[in-house]
Amino acid sequence: MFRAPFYIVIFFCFLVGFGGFGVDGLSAEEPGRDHRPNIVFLFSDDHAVNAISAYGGPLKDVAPTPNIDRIARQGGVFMNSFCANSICGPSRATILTGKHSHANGFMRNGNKFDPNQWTFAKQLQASGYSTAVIGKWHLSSNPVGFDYWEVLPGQGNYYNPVFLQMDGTKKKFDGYVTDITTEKAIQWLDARDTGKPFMLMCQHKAPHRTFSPALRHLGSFDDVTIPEPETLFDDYADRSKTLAGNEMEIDRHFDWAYDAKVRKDERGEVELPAPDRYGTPEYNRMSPSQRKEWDAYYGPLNKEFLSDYAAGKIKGKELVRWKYRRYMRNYLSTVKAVDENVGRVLDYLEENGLAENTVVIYSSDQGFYLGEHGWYDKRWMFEESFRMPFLIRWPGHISPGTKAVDLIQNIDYAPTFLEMAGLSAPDNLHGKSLVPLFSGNSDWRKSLYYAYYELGEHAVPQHFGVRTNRHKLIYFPMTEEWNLFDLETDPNEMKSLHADPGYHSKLEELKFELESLRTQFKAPAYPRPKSKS
Ligand code: SGN
Ligand code: CA
Repeated sequence: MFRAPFYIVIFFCFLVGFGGFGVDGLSAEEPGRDHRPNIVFLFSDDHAVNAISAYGGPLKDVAPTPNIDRIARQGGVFMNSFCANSICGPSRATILTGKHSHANGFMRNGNKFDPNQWTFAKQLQASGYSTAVIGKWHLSSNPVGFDYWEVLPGQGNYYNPVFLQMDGTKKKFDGYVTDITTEKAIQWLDARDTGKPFMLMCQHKAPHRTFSPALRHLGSFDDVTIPEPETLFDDYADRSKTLAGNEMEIDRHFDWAYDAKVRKDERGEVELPAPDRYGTPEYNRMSPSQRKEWDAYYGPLNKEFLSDYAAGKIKGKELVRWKYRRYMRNYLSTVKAVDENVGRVLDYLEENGLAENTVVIYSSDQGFYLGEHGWYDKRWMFEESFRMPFLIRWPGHISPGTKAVDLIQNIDYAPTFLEMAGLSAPDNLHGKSLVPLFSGNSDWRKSLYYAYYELGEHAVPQHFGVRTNRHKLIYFPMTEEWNLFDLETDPNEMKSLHADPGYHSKLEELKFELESLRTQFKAPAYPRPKSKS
């Protein structure tokens, strides 16, 4: 829970009481000028909390996030922040609508977001905010509710990316996508209507697959020892049998050229084990001088690796460890650019006198596996991909250095933004405004609902669940299995307790809780196993 100093709470009550944050948003002192806070939503793709130092996880000493940590230091970090459905498009649709996937209609990647439905961006725009979204969008239909948008088509690219323009054309820009997204965001801030408050969503592609770093960051982690997760060699015993069928292991499903950056044309006679499915699309996009820098870094390292591999010096678990290190060096390097660019935006706000009245949030569409359970990717309701970073700075409203432990979810962002802007949320949203938590209100939810609907990418089955502060129950309808975890005694979620007689009443309690949430949210019926449908 947030603890705001008493004088700040009084000051805030004064503002609210006297209309400073009134629905019309007009200040009493300066008639005609809208003093509602600006909102800057800095967002990335697949950034696990374990790769943010402020979360204090096992990689806290190597995560390159001084600027993201700055938001935590000057504001707060929600330690128990989660997504509703751990996949890109659905998370974004939930953020815009404040609703679970089944209610906003965007249940899986590849769906088309219905632009006619209510979004917080539309309501802010209608109430007088200037609104913009720049960067990754991934919702198929064009953005609505934004005065300005410039977005990556689909997943977008790391090098020399193309951006979709508001007039329907596509334009290519030279450079690295994280830098370019930020430049565009700052250009928009510079050119905005200064008479209005603004809401800017600056949404990065990184650190999403193919985990391709800015060329200036190649090698940044070569001298760093990256701790190995305890579960890197998980055998998937004692949990749903669907785990063993996954296709997201660093060992068996990490592509040599695409993910590990060892191109076919570098290998000579050396045969690497599968997989090697997707080629080198990012390398192919580079200019000759960019490729030269890339080759100067990866070339000698790959040569050494291939010679050691051919000599039988790297095999079995050591090969997995080699791939894990390569993966993490690349992933953390892409995070380094995200963090630098977060710093550029924070600096811009400070240099332009905007820091005091701007709420800054850093978040990412879901978590990600950094080798935990042997995985990359996300999707599962296990902690690493269920968790979602949420750091927020709002001077005068959130005490610096706050660590909140309330269970929050991306359904909560839309109502939060509305309350910050002095607006009432429609009553059919699933989320709740976080604003009362900033001043210490502890009347908060005790459980979260999760639903994953994808149809097979990375071989993760549909599953549904509930999480409380201490326990998690997951239902796998395709195999009709329940998994129950006690997160206090088993934080790595290695053994389901659903069949343990000592947990029988907990199992029943959580099944009831899950059903209550499903009724409350009017969730659709579970899918049926093929044999029974
Ligand atoms: C792509 C990736 C997958 C990833 C999904 C979803 N493959 O399909 O590894 O899980 O996106 O990611 S890739 O070959 O295109 O890189 S999401 O962030 O868009 O949900
Ligand atoms: Ca994502």
